[in-house]
Amino acid sequence: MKLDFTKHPHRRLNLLTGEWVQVSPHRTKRPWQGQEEETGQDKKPEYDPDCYLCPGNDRAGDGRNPEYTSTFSFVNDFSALLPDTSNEKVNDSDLLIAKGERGICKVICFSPRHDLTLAEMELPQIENVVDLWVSEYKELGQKDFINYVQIFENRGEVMGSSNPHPHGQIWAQETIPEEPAKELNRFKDHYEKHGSTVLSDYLKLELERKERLVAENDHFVVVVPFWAFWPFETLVISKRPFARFTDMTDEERKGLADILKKITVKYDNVFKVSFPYSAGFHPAPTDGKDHPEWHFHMHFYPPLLRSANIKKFRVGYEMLANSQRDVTAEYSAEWLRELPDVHYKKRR
Ligand code: H2U
Ligand code: ZN
Repeated sequence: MKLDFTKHPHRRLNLLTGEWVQVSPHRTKRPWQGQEEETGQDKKPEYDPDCYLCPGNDRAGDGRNPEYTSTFSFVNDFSALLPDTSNEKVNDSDLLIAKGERGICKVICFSPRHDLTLAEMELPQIENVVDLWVSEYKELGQKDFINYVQIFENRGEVMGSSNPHPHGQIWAQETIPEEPAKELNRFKDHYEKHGSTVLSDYLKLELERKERLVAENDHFVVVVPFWAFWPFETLVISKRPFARFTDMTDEERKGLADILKKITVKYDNVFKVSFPYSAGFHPAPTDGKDHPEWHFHMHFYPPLLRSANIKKFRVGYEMLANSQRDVTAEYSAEWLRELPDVHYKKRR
């Protein structure tokens, strides 16, 4: 029997990690309908005197925020990683193996406005956020004990975000952490075999096939990757195969801001709610090596499933055996692609 992606249970290979995802398209016989519920979202104030990220406010830690008018970054008051700590390696009987880990954690406020999100910010403001990411990546990455700079955003209460004020985080550390480390291996393998980055080859295919395309501009493309696990997972890929934040031209920085606006607006339009997600960049490690195999990209991992308040739980089979999804990547891509590029709050 010929394998039909729309009917037969199958496994797809994640090119970036080497892991497989189980796809069970037959479980959603009928078109999968997202209810468009206008969940009672309370309107937030532009400034919240109790918010620890608003300009001029006291933080939960010792500091007080300046009256910032654009973006603002500070060292996380409750940093999970610390710069001045042991980096000793422990090997007790070849069984208890550990290593001290040094690092720096920062918090980045995207805007002084408490009530905005990336999706609702104007392009020039998002460009400021991109510029800040670039300078943080550069500054942190230059430190000799920092070999990876992980920039990310947890958006929404369901993702465990502690505050609605638009913000993201950076964890920069000594070791290349697990997810980018898996990618590094796969990227190297492909580059050695083909002399090109795996993402440039993959991107070429996706631009030809178009069935998993979600959005595009001159410098970036958004797809639901063939191997997506989360129902609305997307991958943002740079068209030019550069490796680092600091490799971006001015035009590419603007392109990144534009594509971020496009995808976050589409996300909010899915269920007409501020769409929760964890998202983050995978630039090359800052370990002083060249990394011609690396291709700059970004992952969006939204937890929502069928409606604004039904979340996918990674439990049972998925915890014990394998990642699994029901609707195909192609189905989700079509859904996202067809959504308007104008935020639902700005329509009508
Ligand atoms: P979320 O991205 O999960 O919302 O986390 C926000 C971070 O802000 C969290 O890591 C930090 C927390 O430690 N924080 C401060 O650094 N100072 C504060 O005053 C409150 C929160
Ligand atoms: Zn605030």
